[in-house]
Amino acid sequence: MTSNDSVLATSVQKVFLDHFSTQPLVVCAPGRVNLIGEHTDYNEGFVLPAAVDKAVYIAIAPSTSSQGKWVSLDFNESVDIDFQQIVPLPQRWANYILGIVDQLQKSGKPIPLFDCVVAGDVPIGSGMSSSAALESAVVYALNELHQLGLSRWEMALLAQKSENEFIGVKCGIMDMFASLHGKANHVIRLDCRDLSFEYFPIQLGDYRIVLFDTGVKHSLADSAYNARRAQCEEGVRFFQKHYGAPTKSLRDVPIAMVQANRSRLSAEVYNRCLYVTEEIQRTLAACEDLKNGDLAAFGLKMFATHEGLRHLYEVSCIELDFLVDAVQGEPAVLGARMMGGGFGGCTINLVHKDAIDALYKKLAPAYLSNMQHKLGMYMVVTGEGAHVVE
Ligand code: GAF
Repeated sequence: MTSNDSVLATSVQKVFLDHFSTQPLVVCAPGRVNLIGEHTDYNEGFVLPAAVDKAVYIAIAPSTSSQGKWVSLDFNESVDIDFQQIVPLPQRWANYILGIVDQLQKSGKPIPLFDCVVAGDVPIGSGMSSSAALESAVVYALNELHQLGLSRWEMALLAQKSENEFIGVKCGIMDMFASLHGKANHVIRLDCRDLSFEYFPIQLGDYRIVLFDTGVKHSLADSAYNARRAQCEEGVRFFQKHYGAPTKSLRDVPIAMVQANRSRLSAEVYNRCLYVTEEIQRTLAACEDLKNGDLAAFGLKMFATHEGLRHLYEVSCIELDFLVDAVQGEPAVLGARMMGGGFGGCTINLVHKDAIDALYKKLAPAYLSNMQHKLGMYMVVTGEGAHVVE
């Protein structure tokens, strides 16, 4: 057990033993950051995420009674469950578990009732993918418990399907993939078309990944996410109709082709397509910057991504914009942008290590007086993907 694992792993294990008197399997799956490549995963583009040292922990064992009991330490709630009818529950956290059970059943791998205790330190609603971490922990744990023989990418696909179908968010593959494939000190360049990937060592020198947490999550986030996806699909249908079958996704559409069709697309669909095609190219170029150790060029691309998400993709919000605007021009900050689906959560920043405290002290009061929220901050260290905690 690593020191990061120890506290939460011990608490889920202890609570499990108190409730069920059986020794459980304990599994951990991390949250993620994404350096660049936002809203590109469901357009079959590229992303550059890393697993972080904040994770969800699950203690789990087959149930010995006619009902399973699932306990959440974070929500201080429990649900009694049987698998007679798999329908969404009032407790959202439990649906992330039930959705995995549902997908396993649908894929011909029904599993017996189980008891579990879950807890995590991935901040909820921060854009660090606490839900994907929970789904990844559950599928990884059930795969271990019942020797289902699923590979990590099969588990990621299953978790994505569960989120799409059971939770109803049409997310891409990035979050689960990162949670299941993370490697300490590395980012993952993932090709979301064929799921081929490459680990890049993170060499940030004197710079650190710092997340500033807006403390808000606007309620339209899930519906707006699905709407963006639908607008991208509308764009794909347009390009298929006019340019033929090889266009399977926006990945296949050159930026110039989008620009050439400005007058034939609605302003909304045009802007969404332009952002996505630009972001896919920007992500590839940013990976080259990282390989060449050119962090300054990488940082500028982060700012450019934010501009695109703000004005073309329209998934930012005043709180995120405030935080990105506030660090632009700070000599210690190489790059910043909103991270994840949008409408709240965190910005991701590349900040010189000696300037982090002073920057927080400068930003926090300005954020409080302008946005009326306390500013959160997380220093992120990359971590390992899902694993059994010994
Ligand atoms: C959310 C989704 F879950 C991801 O699949 C991805 O689309 C991301 O938003 C935006 O890049 O985290």
